[in-house]
Amino acid sequence: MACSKFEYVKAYERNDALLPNTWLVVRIDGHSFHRFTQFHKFAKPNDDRALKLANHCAKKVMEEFHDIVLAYGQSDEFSFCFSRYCQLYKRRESKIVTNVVSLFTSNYVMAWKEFFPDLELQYAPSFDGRAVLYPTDQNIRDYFSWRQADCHINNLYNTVFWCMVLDPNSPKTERETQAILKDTDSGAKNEILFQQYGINYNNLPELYRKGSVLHRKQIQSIEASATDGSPVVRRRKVVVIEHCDIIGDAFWTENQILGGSA
Ligand code: DGT
Ligand code: MG
Ligand code: MG
Repeated sequence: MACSKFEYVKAYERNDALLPNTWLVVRIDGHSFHRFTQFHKFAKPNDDRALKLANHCAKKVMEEFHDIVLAYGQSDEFSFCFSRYCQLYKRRESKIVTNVVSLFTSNYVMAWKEFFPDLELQYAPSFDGRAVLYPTDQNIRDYFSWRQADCHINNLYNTVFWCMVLDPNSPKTERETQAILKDTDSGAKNEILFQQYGINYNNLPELYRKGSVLHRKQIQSIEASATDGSPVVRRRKVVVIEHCDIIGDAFWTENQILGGSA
């Protein structure tokens, strides 16, 4: 086919193929969710409906993109880890990132009513997205440890913070509370929660304390064969949502997340 004289503009496009044989993390994060969560009156510090909606969207993303071996979500963010052998879109960064971020966002809007049946979506949410490459298995484990440690630190802080601000007996301003908590370590925060509010931090839901971990698990079922109805064993992989520790070794040895084939 003859080229038009305009076709030269294609040469201005940038080759953004990502390095081969490296773990690829796409992290998406809600745009101005400080405002979005206030506007939609999310429960503080954790809104179950919102966290479950985000998990639903992440599951949809994993069901579409089979190269994703693990996803981790907390607050308004989700990280998706693609296999180091992934060849999706010839590893072109913008194709991968924009598809993940837009699929997540469209599902967020589509499923809003299911998770917030009593609250109309007030305006269109958006998410940013970035890709980061990690060369070693240790790097990718440290990446997820970093995000889960962040979840823990923020959740502990936010739990105490909102207990103090919303305390019906002696409410404090946000500024006062920030000043009180500024120099406290995690032990002191646990102590305030327990002594003043009767809350044992370790008894709070794992959804809040650990975030959400999505990965693929093989399940086995016995079904009738189409030919003669005799029982046959079927195995398939499904995306599961857990709220477990991913900093220690147990999760990784049990699930062989990083052991994909070349
Ligand atoms: P950005 O990401 O630079 O566009 O700005 P933000 O405002 O999204 O900031 P970010 O991502 O650092 O912080 C997330 C905000 O979302 C933070 O203000 C806390 C809020 N948020 C996330 N999950 C919940 C929730 O379950 N309940 C409530 N009340 N707020 C939440
Ligand atoms: Mg954000
Ligand atoms: Mg965030």
